Amino acid sequence: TQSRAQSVAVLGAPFSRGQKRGGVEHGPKVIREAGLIERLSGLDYSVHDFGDLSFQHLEKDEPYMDVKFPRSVGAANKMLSGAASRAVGAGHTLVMLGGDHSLAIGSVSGHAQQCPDLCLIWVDAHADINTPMTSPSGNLHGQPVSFMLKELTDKIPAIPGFSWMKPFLSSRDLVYIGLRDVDPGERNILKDLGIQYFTMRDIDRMGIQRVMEMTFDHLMARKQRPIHLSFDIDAFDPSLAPATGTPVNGGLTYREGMYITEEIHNTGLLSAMDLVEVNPELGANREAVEATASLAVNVIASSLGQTREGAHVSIDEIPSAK
Ligand code: 6HN
Ligand code: MN
Ligand code: MN
Ligand code: MN
Repeated sequence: TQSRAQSVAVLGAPFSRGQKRGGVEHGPKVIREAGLIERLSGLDYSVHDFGDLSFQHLEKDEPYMDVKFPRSVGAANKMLSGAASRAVGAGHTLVMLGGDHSLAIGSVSGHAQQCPDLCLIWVDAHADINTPMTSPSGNLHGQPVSFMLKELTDKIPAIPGFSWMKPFLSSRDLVYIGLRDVDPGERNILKDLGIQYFTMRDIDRMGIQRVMEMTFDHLMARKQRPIHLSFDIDAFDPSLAPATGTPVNGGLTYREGMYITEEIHNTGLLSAMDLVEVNPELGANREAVEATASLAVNVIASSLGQTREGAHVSIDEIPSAK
């Protein structure tokens, strides 16, 4: 039984202005170099590599209030949103390679144009739900979710670069997994909107299997809907994913990461995913960068059906001895 979409679109978004550290714009390159396209082809997908978007560099992009690079982030996401919408509209399962996590604004909104009833699973050490008013850093990679949520519409000021987008997601259609560094203003929003979230403490307490069960119970209670998975590599423990901009101790194990993505694949509902925040300029050495990039490839492959029991390629017969 093949319920999965048969074609995958890979789209690189070499963009870093959602935060202040250089290097995350090279994420798509190192993830490709770690063998992404070959791995997906090996899973029997037809892989359409759409290459990398080329973003306009804006000379002048002064902060608005405390928000850094608002026009650059807005314009990049507008372009990404269009590309994501076209890829999903053409029938592909989209894999967006970041880049920093501000790019989720574009990928999720583009996906939502084609699939207005989508739900969002956000795997991250951080909640990325600061508004421009609560953000301690002014970095937009810590804010993308707040721009998406309908319930926060009147809490978001009109930021230059964002007039093209409108909030499109309900807070009940969002689940977080892996949180362990939540700002006080973010916690207030999570509680106030009653958002379903699982911290690392919750995973410690009930195990990843129960967390995934509860995730799908929450999102699919009323009906089955397409899934957007937004996976920040910093959800993993920094010992596994060192080459990233905002590492936080006590993250997901490799096995928890594989379990999350296997379960998402098993729903048959994954429609688009992001893999963000791989920064090759922040690894201590080449090994650290390659480990992080190859982990990213494993997350994507597992989300798209690679299994630990070898079931992703079907072989019908035991070869006879001659
Ligand atoms: N990420 N909560 C912090 C902030 O600046 O708002 C960190 C955000 C990190 C964002 O990892 O995608
Ligand atoms: Mn560079
Ligand atoms: Mn993030
Ligand atoms: Mn993060």
